[in-house]
Amino acid sequence: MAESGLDDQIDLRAAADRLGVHYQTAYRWVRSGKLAAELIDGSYRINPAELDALETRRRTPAAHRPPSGERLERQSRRMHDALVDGDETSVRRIASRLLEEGTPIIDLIEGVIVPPLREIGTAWHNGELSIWVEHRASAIVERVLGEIAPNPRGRRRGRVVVAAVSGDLHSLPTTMAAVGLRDDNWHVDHLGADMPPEELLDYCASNEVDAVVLSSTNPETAPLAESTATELRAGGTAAIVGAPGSTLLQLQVEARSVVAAHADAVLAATAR
Ligand code: B12
Repeated sequence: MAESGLDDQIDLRAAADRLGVHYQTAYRWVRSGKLAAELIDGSYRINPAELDALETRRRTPAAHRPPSGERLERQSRRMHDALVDGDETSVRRIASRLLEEGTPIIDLIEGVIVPPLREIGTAWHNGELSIWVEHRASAIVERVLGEIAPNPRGRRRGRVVVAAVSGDLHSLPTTMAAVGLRDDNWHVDHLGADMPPEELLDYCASNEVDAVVLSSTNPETAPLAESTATELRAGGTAAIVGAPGSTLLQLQVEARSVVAAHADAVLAATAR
């Protein structure tokens, strides 16, 4: 462990916050030796220099070699079976192991979690799986995503609202979008599914929001999502709309560019 006085050391919760991971993840890292810590009077104490060293290792691609596409595919098969069986322990284990191995969170979602959800949706649609299998799987995914959602670090890019409009009950894509945006260091107000457009407009009028991200999964409400985005833009709030099959990487890129374009437009208008 790097040299430091005991006074400089921080506890595990503060270390987890600084690393932007869940407390349990930091705990597992300490237990596995990935993060050096001293056990003092029954609690772990961590030298901040160890956090910097771990951060550097995590950010250096060659150093942690994230799992290959093949491994993700195999884990996605296991994830499918665990979700269909309602085996939440295995779902958590697969997700946390892959994250520990350095899998980016959006690759975990899109490479390992989304394919089983699509397969479950198709099987349900074809009458091969009961609706309760889908409901149980969706609830497990919501809980696990809530737990692995990263904490943005340092200065945020800005504040983004994530929702789906009235009549679209698919909350999971909004949760995935919220996780993807937090991963890209946005402050996220996650309003979930079935959000009345007029309430969304009110929310933006009374809060300092940089952009609204609308997830859109139900084809019947897709026109409402588009018209809501148009109204938001007319009211001066940047807005983007996703669709089934659009990716979280696309979302990260679009969110950055729509906010930058909006800021440029505001600057140009005030300069006039
Ligand atoms: C779970 C589920 C439900 C659950 C939702 C639970 C929940 N908490 O979310 C419930 C039971 C409520 C449900 C209901 C219905 N569902 Co449903 N559902 C699904 C299922 C299995 C998964 C949905 C999901 O989470 N998708 C997320 C991932 C898997 O896919 P994705 O959409 O590509 O997501 C990415 C993007 O959205 C992106 N993203 C998110 N936000 C944004 C924003 C931006 C800007 C960008 C760029 C990207 C982005 O992030 C995601 C990850 O990459 C899908 C199967 C499927 N193929 O998706 C069916 C599915 C979407 N449902 C379907 C249907 C038909 C329905 C119902 C109409 C069924 C019915 N007869 O009642 C109702 C509609 C309810 C309503 N009013 O909205 C169909 C839609 C078919 C279609 N295109 O017409 C599907 C495809 C199932 C099927 N094969 O038939 N459903």
